[in-house]
Amino acid sequence: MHDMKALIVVSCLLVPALFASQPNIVLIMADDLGYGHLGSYGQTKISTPNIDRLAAQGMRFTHAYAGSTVCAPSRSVLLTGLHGGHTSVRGNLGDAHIADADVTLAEVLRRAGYATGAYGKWGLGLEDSPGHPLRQGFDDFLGYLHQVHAHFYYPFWLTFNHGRMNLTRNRNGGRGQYAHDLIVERALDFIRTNREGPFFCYLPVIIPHVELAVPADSLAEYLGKFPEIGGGQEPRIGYIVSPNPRATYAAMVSRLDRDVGRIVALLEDLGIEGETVVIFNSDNGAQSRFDVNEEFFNASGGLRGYKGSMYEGGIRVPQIVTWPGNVRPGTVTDHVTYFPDMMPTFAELAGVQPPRTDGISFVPTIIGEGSQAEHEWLYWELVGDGNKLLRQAARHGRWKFVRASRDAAVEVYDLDTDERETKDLATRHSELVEHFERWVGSNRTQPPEQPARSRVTYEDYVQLSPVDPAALGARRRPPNESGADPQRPLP
Ligand SMILES: [Ca+2]
Repeated sequence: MHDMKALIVVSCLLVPALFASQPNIVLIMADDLGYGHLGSYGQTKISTPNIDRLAAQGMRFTHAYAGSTVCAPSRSVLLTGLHGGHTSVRGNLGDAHIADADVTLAEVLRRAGYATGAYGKWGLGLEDSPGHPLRQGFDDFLGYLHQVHAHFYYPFWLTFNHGRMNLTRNRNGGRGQYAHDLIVERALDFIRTNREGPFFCYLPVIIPHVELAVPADSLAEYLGKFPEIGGGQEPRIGYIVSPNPRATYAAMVSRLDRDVGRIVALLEDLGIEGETVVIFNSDNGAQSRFDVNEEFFNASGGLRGYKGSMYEGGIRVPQIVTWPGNVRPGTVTDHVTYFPDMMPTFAELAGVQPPRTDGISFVPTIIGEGSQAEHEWLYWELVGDGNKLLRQAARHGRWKFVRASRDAAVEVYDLDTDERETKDLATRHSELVEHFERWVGSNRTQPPEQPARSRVTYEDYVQLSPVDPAALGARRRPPNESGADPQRPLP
């Protein structure tokens, strides 16, 4: 199997490079950052000056979509270049993993001569699985292999390559080491070490996500700034309870923004900003939850729905691309793109052929040269609850299709006239529904078998102090990804 995969990847090298030299690629992907959470996308309450500066220096996408509506399948789509009907991981399913036969972005780039590092939330395979990042093309990894692990910002350990980094100051309820900070430091080190290039720095950061916890220096910027709802907290076991959920949430986004600024500053200090493509985006839409009230922050930027749903608010994400000297500053594009497109885009930047992919390179859009091919269809999928749950969506030009559950009727929306998906046109356009069904019938495969239940619990990752209020009254169950009911199984 390894040899077959190597053969596929090696054959990728047989094309002439388009660019004079292979640019570095830094991909920073936020966790659950909504379409409306950045100043450059209309946010008025949360300060994101560094990411907004990226938008001013580069290209902002108004119609970029994630790979799915929750973490793991979105990452699977991103890394494999296959859409939700083809990729290996279709839902936040326990200990699901990508397969040995999957060819990832990191494998393609490493074979093309790139140093490869991943820092943050992996979510595509545990230590003993073929999905482990070091078995999928990465040279260096620090962070969380498991979705549940990544729910906690003060865990007592992180995965560090094939071993562990012990965070002893987080034992016994301690909050001494904010894991996000360690992850960013390692990414900065990776960039410094590989400054000669080319390198691929994949930074799937763990914030803002669900748990509300942030160091005091970031919180200070927002304390007292917003009316807090009070009392309502995500009651998931192991979580830290914040008395200021809105201030804490905003501070987490601003801390991420601060660190995006540090990464860009390092590229400039090293004099390699002109040789580096920086991409910032999010893995899915914003969480909807009662302690923060996402309407307060207009998290989906006016789009319908949140994380977990297949409406635009669940899958459309901010995306900004910079490449000084190549991407024109302050540009905005409405090119429709989604995560499978990273594979052919990165391959083109590296001067190699991509493996089999559902994506289309967006290089012509960012450099403003050549003709940009468009997707005839885009497709999203979420599988859960032992394959019983199935959510699907597709986009075909102006038409958006949503099937909210396996047995639900297909809804049809006209995004040109109804971007907020208020008017279901399925009855009026039954021919479109048939078109969708036919397309899905021939462009989707059954998901591979995955372990339905997880082996892990919160106790594998966090130690609560005996008086921690989060421990009181909570049941012994790992958190899930639904954002709504902690007692319900995934998604
Ligand atoms: Ca997510």
